[in-house]
Amino acid sequence: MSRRLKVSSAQLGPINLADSRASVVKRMIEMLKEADSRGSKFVVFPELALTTFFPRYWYDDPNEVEKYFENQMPSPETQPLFELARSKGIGFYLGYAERSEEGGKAHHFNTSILVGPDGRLVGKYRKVHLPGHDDHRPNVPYQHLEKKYFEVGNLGFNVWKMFKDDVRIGQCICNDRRWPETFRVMGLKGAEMVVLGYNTPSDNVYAPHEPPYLRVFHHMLSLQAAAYQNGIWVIATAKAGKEDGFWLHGGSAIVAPTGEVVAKGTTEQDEVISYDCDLALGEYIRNTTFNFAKHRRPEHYKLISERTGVEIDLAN
Ligand code: CDT
Repeated sequence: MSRRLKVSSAQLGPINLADSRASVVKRMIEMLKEADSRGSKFVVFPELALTTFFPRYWYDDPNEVEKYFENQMPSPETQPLFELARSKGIGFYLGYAERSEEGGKAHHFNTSILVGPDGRLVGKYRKVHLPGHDDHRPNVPYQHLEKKYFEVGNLGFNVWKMFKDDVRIGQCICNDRRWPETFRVMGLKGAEMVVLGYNTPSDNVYAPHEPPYLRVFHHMLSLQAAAYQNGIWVIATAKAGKEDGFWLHGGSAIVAPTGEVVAKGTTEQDEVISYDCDLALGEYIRNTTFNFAKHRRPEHYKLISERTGVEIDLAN
């Protein structure tokens, strides 16, 4: 019997500062029901799905930002989502801001989890590639303070087996998708599918000349290249639209291991897209062009894990 997994990407439209977590969870529940009515067994929600994209705001008082973080998951507000998913036998990916106590100290991460169809936590990921800055820049149209509010993730890139067919699923978050290293590590661990959520501003605050269409193009380019170069399914889910006037692009997508887009969101609102993924589709890519065991030459890649920034290093 062929191994297939019907997945849905559940894009969220804007979440404004005034919106409660309970109201957001209600929207997610509606989308989970829609995914269920289509026969999906796996639903991918966005990055930092429960609140507005708060890293755009500077807070002088560090205690003020704590309100965006979750101390436990499921939290009282997300419990109904976990219960509904379990009752329907649906697994899901959820991004949220995590506050954890470790070694007697509070730690803050941009986190995502995979929850199995039985409601149990399968795996946790903490975002590695944190974009933006940690200093106060009051003169830009909006800030991007992930480097201030989160620590670099300490769990690495992992792959878990899920569902009755032991589908090998990896996860990452937003900016991670722009880095080929993210996917290659999971590809080397045998991933068949990588899922991720994102909040991507439509304007590039560091390069204001860059038009919004290029932002979406680079997003799609990253997903499609990662899917093809590792022979994996990639499911990416946006939080989109104008949050209190700050524009995040949509473009939630399901990309086949061939690099082809098989489903794509068309709105910047709550929207479910679905696809029945044939897990054998990537095998020919992983066995031929990207047969890692046969063709990779790690002795020539050392610099990738040793050097962070560019050092002009010419051969002549
Ligand atoms: N959330 C997130 O990682 N967003 C980034 C935008 C960074 S622009 C400073 C992204 O790569 O989409």
